[in-house]
Amino acid sequence: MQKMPRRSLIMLATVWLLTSVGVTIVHAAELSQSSPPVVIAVAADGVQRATVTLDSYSYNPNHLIVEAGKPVELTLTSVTTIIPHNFIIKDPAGRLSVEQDVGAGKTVTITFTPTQPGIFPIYCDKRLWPLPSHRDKGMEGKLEVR
Ligand SMILES: [Cu+2]
Repeated sequence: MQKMPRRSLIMLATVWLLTSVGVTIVHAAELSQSSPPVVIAVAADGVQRATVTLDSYSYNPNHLIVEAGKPVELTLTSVTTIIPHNFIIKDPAGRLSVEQDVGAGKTVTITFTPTQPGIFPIYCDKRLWPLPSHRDKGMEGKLEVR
């Protein structure tokens, strides 16, 4: 095999390093990406209905805006083939508590009525130990109650 000149080796190493760093930055940006806020319309029957798609590892949309005091009906649709997820909204003050498992490829409908305005985190707490939780992988969002 022909011996590579030292300069080429350094150049190759630099390209490799820049590529790895670049990939890491793109990946981090993907994780923190949030979809545009969605104001859920109030239907004629007074219910605020929306569909949220669950994937590994995201909710779409992941920023829901609703009105306090009116029921919210969410259709949670998983598009994964193997990985189960869940949909959790926990208010430390206890005003809102939602916890729903959504199996791979399944669709589940949940209903709840937020009573107080505020911003409540939505997340999936599933984890395959010792890997990070799905929330840590970016599977989170927020419910904004106005
Ligand atoms: Cu999950």
